[in-house]
Amino acid sequence: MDFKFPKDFWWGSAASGPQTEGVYEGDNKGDSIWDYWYEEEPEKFFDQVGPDTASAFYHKYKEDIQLMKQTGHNSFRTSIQWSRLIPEGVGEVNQEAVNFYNNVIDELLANDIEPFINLFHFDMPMKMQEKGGWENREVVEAYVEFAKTCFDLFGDRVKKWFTHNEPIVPVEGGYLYQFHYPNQVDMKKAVQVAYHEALASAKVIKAYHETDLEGEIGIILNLTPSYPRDENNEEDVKAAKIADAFFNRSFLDSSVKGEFPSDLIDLLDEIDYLPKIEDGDLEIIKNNTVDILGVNYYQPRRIKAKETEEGTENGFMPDNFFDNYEMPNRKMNPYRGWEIYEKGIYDILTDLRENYGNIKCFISENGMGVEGEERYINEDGQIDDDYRIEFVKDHLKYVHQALEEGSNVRGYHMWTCMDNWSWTNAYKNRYGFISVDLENERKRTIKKSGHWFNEMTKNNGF
Ligand code: BGP
Repeated sequence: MDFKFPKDFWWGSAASGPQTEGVYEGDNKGDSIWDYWYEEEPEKFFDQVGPDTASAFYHKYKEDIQLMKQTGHNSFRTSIQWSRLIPEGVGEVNQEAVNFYNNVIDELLANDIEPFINLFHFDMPMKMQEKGGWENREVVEAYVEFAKTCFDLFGDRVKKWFTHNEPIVPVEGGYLYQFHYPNQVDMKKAVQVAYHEALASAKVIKAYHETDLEGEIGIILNLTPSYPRDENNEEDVKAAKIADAFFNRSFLDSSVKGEFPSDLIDLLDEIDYLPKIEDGDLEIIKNNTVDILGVNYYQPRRIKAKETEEGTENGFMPDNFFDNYEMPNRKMNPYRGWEIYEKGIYDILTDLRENYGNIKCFISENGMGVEGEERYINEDGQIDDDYRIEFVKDHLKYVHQALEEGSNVRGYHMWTCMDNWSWTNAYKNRYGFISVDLENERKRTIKKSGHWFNEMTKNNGF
């Protein structure tokens, strides 16, 4: 075997409540922004399959957990939907939700699969969004109460908690590039939202550490290494550094080092876009850093210095400071339009080792969305997704190299287990180890990659 991984490496996959559960109107669930948006503007949602039914995990979780076992999982990440547990965002706890999440957690544990539980996966309760969502400090406090409720209810069994998945995405999607509700373009609000998310994360970490629960709490970040077009061109290098500050170090530094990057603060100060900070906030951020970091890695950023002067009508945007450029001959996933650059995962892990105290981390998402996978169905009805096996292997080789050089990486979670609903693409691109037949009662079939993953994890390498 060429690539052997350490004993107790976490093998598994990641998903989220809104993308898998379905039953968005049943069992007393409140609306999240996604449920609301899907109802209000269904034309925005690619093929009309939405969070209303998703992959029906709410009903099929037992079967799904058996399938996780058959695909070599020793751990699985999902999220608790705030709007399911506390339909109004604050106040009364929904007993149906408590039962459901208890059942899922217990079933995972009974099958020797460790639950990794995330508290926020883009799914602001609508009642909280009506108050401004992350723009509003009151919502930060409501979120801390929701997190405490989760620790009380499930903390005896859940030992790995995460405060957010990809907190930069609601900023980009909701307030800059319009792919999340509230679908605005407003850099000032974007900065405030990002700041409140970072503060909320630190407050929740503080709350967890104040309990006597034995476990770890962290955050999951999508890190996009930013490579300058020309490493010898100072302007390109500077532009790449700015992109890195906005999209990576904003949350990475605040989560791991307890402070925001000084170059980002200087830049926001220069353009008069600093957020409103209250007394004591920065101490909370300083003193409540993560125990563990999840790294979602899909693609890098290719950056060059800004060539045109044109700004935007809406004032400053991160990309007023740099341009993305098309690099010839790069390997692309044509369906999602994302570059496949395996070495990026190694560069991230090296950066964490060298510049972030070798923080304990794991790969919390990595994956390949492919359209039209039914064309790979073989005569036994299984999808032969050899491309996905290659994709995982190629990334794992770099994870292995990082490990050999001393990286503190503890696991690898694929996005995702069952094909699931995507925020902007519905079921167009499939990511799962297991297919979901939307035409046939969401029947599950393990793909070739799922069988391969099972073998590979049993051997702890390949
Ligand atoms: C990540 C999100 C996931 C998932 C994945 C695939 O950024 O954390 O929720 O959706 O990307 O992306 P998409 O579904 O947009 O193709």
